[in-house]
Amino acid sequence: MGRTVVAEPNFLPLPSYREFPVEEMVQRATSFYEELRRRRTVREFSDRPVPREIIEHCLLAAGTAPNGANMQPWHFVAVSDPELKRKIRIAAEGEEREFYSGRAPQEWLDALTNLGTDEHKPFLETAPYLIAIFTQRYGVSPDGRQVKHYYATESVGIATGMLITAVHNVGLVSLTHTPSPMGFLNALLGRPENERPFLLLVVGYPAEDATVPDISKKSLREIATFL
Ligand code: IYR
Repeated sequence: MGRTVVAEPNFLPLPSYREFPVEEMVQRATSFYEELRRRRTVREFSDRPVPREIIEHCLLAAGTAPNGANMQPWHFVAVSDPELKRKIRIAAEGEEREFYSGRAPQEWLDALTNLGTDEHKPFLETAPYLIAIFTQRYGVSPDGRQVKHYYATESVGIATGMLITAVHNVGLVSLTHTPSPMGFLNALLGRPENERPFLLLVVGYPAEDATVPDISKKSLREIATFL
């Protein structure tokens, strides 16, 4: 039988690495934290358009994420078409209505009271972009064979975090929306069977009168341990 041919890995020097003096590192660590702590999840969006080029670069940033065996097991569908957004809203609100009126256990609904969410999702039509993020459970090679993906969920989670950060960095806001279940996204967006919806990221400018819940983040002592 044929021997397995293992491709030689090709290594390059690390040309893009930048080292900073320690004082500058401290300054950058602090200012990056200050920048990220300004990020808020927003549920009220303006209909002001966002240039496609900005979304494209945010997606390219997300696509730089570290991931299992560099399989890059993600696909992003950026929806700006009003008719498609309307269809997504109708389908999502259908699922949410069931979620809020019975499918969700009371404990879950109690956990959401501070956020003030309900089954109405007008932002799915108002916001200029809905980015549906799909996890490719396995890849498909050009000859149609299945290619195994590793740590696909973790990889897509990391890429999504980077996308949210990129969106914040350009001065837009986002909402991590998880209609449950969201299999309808495959049908509406024409995505294949190997892809599972991970999240719907709503992106745009905040509405002028947007408000956010009065909530806070845990302290460093609560979230971290140094040993
Ligand atoms: N998917 C629902 C419910 C919801 C769930 C969690 I966890 C949240 O942090 C917020 C909402 C919705 O989008 O309303």
